[in-house]
Amino acid sequence: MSQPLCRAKEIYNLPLMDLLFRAQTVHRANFDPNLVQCSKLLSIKTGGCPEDCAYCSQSARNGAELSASKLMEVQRVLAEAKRAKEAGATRYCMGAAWRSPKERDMPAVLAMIRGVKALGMETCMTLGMLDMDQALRLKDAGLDYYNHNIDTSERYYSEIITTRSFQDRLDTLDRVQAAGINVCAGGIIGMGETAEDRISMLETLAGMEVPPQSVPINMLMPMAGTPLADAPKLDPIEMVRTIATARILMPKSYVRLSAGRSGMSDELQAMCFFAGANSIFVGDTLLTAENPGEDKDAQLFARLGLRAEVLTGPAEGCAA
Ligand code: SAM
Ligand code: DTB
Ligand code: SF4
Repeated sequence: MSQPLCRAKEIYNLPLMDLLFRAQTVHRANFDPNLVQCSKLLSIKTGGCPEDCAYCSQSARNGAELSASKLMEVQRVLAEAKRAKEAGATRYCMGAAWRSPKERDMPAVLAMIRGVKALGMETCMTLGMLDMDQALRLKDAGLDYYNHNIDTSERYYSEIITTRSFQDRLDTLDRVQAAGINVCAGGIIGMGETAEDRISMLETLAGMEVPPQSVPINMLMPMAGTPLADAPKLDPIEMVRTIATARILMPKSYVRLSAGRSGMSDELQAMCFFAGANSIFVGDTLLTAENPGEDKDAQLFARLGLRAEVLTGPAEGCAA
């Protein structure tokens, strides 16, 4: 586009039609606007997490009624991944409710990565904070993406999480990048933050030396028993603005319309795709929360004329 790139705040606050037009123009210059990348999530270790993230059903410090599970067996994970591949997912994302991985769990985690790669899918993991050695071992096993969200602005972070800092998050992201793994990093909106916080979060992501290849934008799913269980519902147009601004600031990244789709109409999701979202989680569960199932998404895609992206080459490297 010939317009000069203005500051994130000016972009975010454009009249909605101008914002959407601009985002869609950037989107079309970089992607096929009718293609959507589909990822499938699996919680490989659920609940009992020592961190105190106010939104999360898996924190042992929150009152959510969720029993803690042990790390899943490798063969079960691979059987689930195979099913997801058959249902059309190209990336398999495995999440564990840990502050950081323990040494005793590393062999199983590495075996999961190797096994999912062998199925011909892209691999993604989200295991909490990593040290450099762990990041290198994940890379060596073939990990394509590491998900580690900054969640909100630096200013608002301590209102949501006190057991680690915003800087801890950035440090892990640096290590993931230094190990040569693609970064998946985004955040959650609807946690009582201001528009300034949403803008600041996007500025932090876009200002990284290499912006994340994948940017999940989650709408808070209020989970019973958590401090945010009764958070007031955010105006959904703020979701559209957040996605459009992410698209303009990070033109080559996949922007994922992430948690919260089960509470959204087809029309709202269509607006999010028009704003530049080009990735979703498929399947009827996320980690612990609900997601529209296969049938609903098949109907949505048919209604909108969208197609699921397929992997063309080997699952090696960056798909972005
Ligand atoms: N324990 C790891 C960590 O925190 O990095 C990985 C799992 S954690 C559940 C992954 C991300 O899911 C969080 O960073 C957050 O952005 C998102 N998330 C968790 N609970 C959510 C909720 N109730 N609504 C929306 N997004 C949520
Ligand atoms: C991300 O940004 N969203 C996903 C994934 N990365 C790990 C997780 C969403 C979790 C929603 C709440 C739940 O399922 O408990
Ligand atoms: Fe633990 Fe991750 Fe949930 Fe925070 S978001 S409580 S680190 S599982």
